[in-house]
Amino acid sequence: MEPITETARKIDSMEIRGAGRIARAAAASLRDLAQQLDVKSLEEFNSRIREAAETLLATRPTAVSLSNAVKMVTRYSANDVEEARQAVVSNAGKFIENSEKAVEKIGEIGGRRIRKGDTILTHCNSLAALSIIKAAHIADKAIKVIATESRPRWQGRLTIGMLEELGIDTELIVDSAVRSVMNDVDLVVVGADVITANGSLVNKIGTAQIALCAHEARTSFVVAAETYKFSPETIMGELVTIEERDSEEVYPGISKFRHVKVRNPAFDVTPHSYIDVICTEVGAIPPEMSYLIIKERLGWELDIATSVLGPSGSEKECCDCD
Ligand code: RUB
Repeated sequence: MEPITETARKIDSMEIRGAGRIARAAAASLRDLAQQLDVKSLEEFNSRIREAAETLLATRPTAVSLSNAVKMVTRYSANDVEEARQAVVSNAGKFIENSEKAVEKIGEIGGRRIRKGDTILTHCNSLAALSIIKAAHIADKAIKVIATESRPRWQGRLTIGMLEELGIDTELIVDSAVRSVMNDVDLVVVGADVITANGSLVNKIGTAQIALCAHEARTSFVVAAETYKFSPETIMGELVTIEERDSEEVYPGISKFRHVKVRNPAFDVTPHSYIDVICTEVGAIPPEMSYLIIKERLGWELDIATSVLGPSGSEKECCDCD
């Protein structure tokens, strides 16, 4: 269980963060566990993998990338322990490789939408969004970036560090300055934690306000999202759980107040009508096409049949009647 406990701790404490990085770390820890497991039967192997998957899934409730990655890695049918071990190792390897390639492809596709001299506003710290920005920079488009601080966890500081390394002209703003600068912005580019069946976006808290400002100023709003960030569960009517984090992140020492409490939702929902395009590794799509991505790329089989996480009745029924 060692690789799992360690990875779960790092995801929980946000030492590992960002939807893509969480998903890859979870896949790698399942691979490492599968390689180390000393078990007597296939049933025992499956049950240890299931237990590990549940530990990982409990860390951060919002990012569907985590549950999609865990389901993809734990989806196998095997006759013995060695076959099962090989399957988990191979599934994890494929997931990690494909997700890294997807980030690059998103850069290629999204980078084409950036014009020479554009100013791009980004929020939080998204490798997929930064891939688009990097591709435009490499193509000599003389871009400028405005990055938000992204309180309370200051992910904007990670972003400006990366932009500094790339040599991209950048301005850092406090989150509340977004509307003030929006008229200087040509397009907004953000990442995604979840894309729902109707094309809405769940991303770092503050994203929805930025989208509202962009909408008001008629500024393009672009989302960078690998296809494994689309949520099959939302087709079944499931709502996305918005993670509420510790109040100390917002105001250390708040517990001394008797009548004040802190709300600290980590993510918010941007309606699809505020999104111009979602750049995925399979193309730049209008948000309304999200249902098709879920159906064709992810399917409902993620939840059924061969994942050791077990079948789920309602999904199976829907799959059968489709
Ligand atoms: C990170 C966040 C990022 C997405 C996409 O939130 O909201 O925009 O996860 O990131 P947190 P990426 O810091 O709370 O995990 O494109 O790197 O997957």
